[in-house]
Amino acid sequence: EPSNVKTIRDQSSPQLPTAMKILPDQEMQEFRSFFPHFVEDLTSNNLITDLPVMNRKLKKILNYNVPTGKHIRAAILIAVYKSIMQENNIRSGNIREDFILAWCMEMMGTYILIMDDIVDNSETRRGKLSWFKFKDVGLNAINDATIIQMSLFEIINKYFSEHKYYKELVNVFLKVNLKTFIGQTLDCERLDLEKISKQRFNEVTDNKTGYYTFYFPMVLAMYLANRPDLDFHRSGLKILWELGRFYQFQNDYMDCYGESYSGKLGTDIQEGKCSWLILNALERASLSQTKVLKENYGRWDKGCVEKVKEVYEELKLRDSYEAELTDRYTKMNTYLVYIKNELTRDLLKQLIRVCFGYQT
Ligand code: DMA
Ligand code: MG
Ligand code: MG
Ligand code: MG
Repeated sequence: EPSNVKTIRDQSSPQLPTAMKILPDQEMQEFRSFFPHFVEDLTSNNLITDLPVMNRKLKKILNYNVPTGKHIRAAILIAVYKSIMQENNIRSGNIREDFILAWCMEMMGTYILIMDDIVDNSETRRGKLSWFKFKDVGLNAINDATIIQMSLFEIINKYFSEHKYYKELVNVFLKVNLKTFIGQTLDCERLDLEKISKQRFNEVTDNKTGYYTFYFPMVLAMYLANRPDLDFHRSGLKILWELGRFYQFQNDYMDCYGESYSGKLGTDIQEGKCSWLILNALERASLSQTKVLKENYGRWDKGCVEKVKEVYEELKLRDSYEAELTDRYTKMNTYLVYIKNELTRDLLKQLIRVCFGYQT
């Protein structure tokens, strides 16, 4: 284990976010403690495979990779589902269908991140070694990720095949998968700095982050609660996309300045990503600063990375981050008045608030 992994692990735990005020702590706790049952179900009943050796392996992969993290998407799904059910005065049955679906969603997040760390060359994730960085895993992580990806459809079949919106539930998973990987492919394209633009940032972000962070849990909750009619179209969806961009804007900032918070070492500068930071830097850099960025961005050399960071400091990007954080927050709130449905409006309002508090 590299020593830097230890350092960030030591620092990270006390600062890990209480982000999910969207769900009361106790409910979040209930959701987390459901995980062992979920894994047991997957690995003990020949649901995925009848090979004991494979079941043991699957358990290990899932236990290492799935339960860490903020579970922001799960919390959204559970909270939205709950409020729809309460509004309709429906009591849910014995099986926590929302928990099961939420863990399926978290499984999807997990294999996306396993793959993401490979393509981004990221050594660490959530204060731990990235899965592919284990000597006995390596690029076999691709196989592991694919098993997680396909397993979740077995679970959906087992628990939701009688659901009125079964077909829609499956299709949401498929669609979000496709969009996310389209986003990932765009994200991994090496760009000349001239091609870095706000439009590009938005295109990449909407696909790689927008669908699976906000659209995904919202839409799943609606189908699960038999209320696909809720008004997430037009203004509602507009807010979901803005939230996705807001989330990625924060994530990009944290890649450079949030190591102790996020528990991972950034690689955006090294990998030449179309990050909010470089976008902002290029907008305001002088000719000589642009020259420095051109010569040093997108390289793994330590000195080059330092030079890029120096320009970021000269341009006071931390200050523009704070300013844009407030701007984006205010702008999203102004969209709320256009949403007719009260339930939808309240949910989105709560989400905006939570995302604003997240990472600050
Ligand atoms: C975020 O990309 C989007 C996905 C689909 C992982 P990223 O590489 O910036 O994420 P992270 O910073 O968590 O590695
Ligand atoms: Mg990454
Ligand atoms: Mg990435
Ligand atoms: Mg990132």
